[in-house]
Amino acid sequence: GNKIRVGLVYGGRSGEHEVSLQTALAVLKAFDYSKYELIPFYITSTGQWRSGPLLSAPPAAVAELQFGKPGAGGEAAGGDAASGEAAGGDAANGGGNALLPVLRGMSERVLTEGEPAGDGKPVDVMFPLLHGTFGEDGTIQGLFEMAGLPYVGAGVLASSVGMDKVAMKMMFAQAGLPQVDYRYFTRFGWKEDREARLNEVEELGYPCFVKPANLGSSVGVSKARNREELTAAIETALRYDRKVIIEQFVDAREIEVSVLGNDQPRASVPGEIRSSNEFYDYKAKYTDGKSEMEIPANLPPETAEAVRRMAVRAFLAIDGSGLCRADFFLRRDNGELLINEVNTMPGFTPYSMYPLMWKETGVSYQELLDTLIRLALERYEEKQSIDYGSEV
Ligand code: G1L
Repeated sequence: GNKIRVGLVYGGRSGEHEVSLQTALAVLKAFDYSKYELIPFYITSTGQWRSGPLLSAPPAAVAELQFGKPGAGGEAAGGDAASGEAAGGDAANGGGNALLPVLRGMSERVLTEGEPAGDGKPVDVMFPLLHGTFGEDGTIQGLFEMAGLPYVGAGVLASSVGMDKVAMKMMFAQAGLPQVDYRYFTRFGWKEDREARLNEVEELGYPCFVKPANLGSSVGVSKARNREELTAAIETALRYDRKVIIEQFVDAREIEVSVLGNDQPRASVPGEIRSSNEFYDYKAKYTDGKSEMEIPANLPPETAEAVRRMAVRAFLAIDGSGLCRADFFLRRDNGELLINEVNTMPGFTPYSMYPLMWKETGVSYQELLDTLIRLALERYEEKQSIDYGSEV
């Protein structure tokens, strides 16, 4: 009929495979099936793409979303609505593929022999629920761009900027947003002159935080209290990335805001994260309910307003679209507000910070999904009117 056909992509080759599956299930349960029909696209942990059957009702468990996984129960259902060949992974190319047939199930522009795939109806909009190096850094967004598909959330630029702490800080600086002092260098720069790098970093004072520049999570992050710890922390971070960033420590409250929109984004009420751990613990950050969240954050109204305004500026600074969660430090000593980072793929179950802050602002989880899809289609329509200087 005239339902919007949504392609949900989840799983993937990252540490957050399970989080992605749980999130996909939560999203599939929340959709209004009188308005939408869903096609699941599962990326296995080895990188195989598998499309599932068209869903006109929510699945009951994540096992139903893991097509072709032995004992997962998705096998019988797996396979066909979008593309019959999709489940056939190619073990020989390590990480498997059959991406082309899957893409043919998504878009009528991706055809090998000119005929329409599946039932001939392409998806109207893709919804990526992927975290980490192969889904959050702009690569899957680039795939959608090339396939001519509208998609939910940040575009290529905002996704990759949101994944690179150094690039993000440079864009924030250019936009005049206050942030903590930092240094960064590459593996090459470290090998070239360790003493020089350590001296540069020590200008920040101790303690400081050492992080891989390109990870969405806290893997490889450590706190350094002296030169010896700093050296070890840098070595650790450089195992996870070729670029490392060192941030000055500030004694601060962690305040977050949800941003939603395209050209005129709106900001939610702020929330606060309280971590008992020394830094934002990896487990606490990604296991829903285990980090302490306070929504709304207990802030003077003028501070809450300042945080919201800065969240919108941060979103615009990275050329955001759809959504982001903006994370701030509110210094305990002088009350100064600093932007820490934006996350274009925040935790997204109904119990995650991003949806909960919208709920407190008066936007339900279901409304959030409706809005994100509308924003994706609006952005796509606007792009259609761009003159790319075609030679034909
Ligand atoms: F598509 C959206 F809406 F932009 C989007 C995409 C991904 C929102 C939130 C997420 N989050 C995730 O993918 C995840 C961090 C839950 C997956 Cl592991």
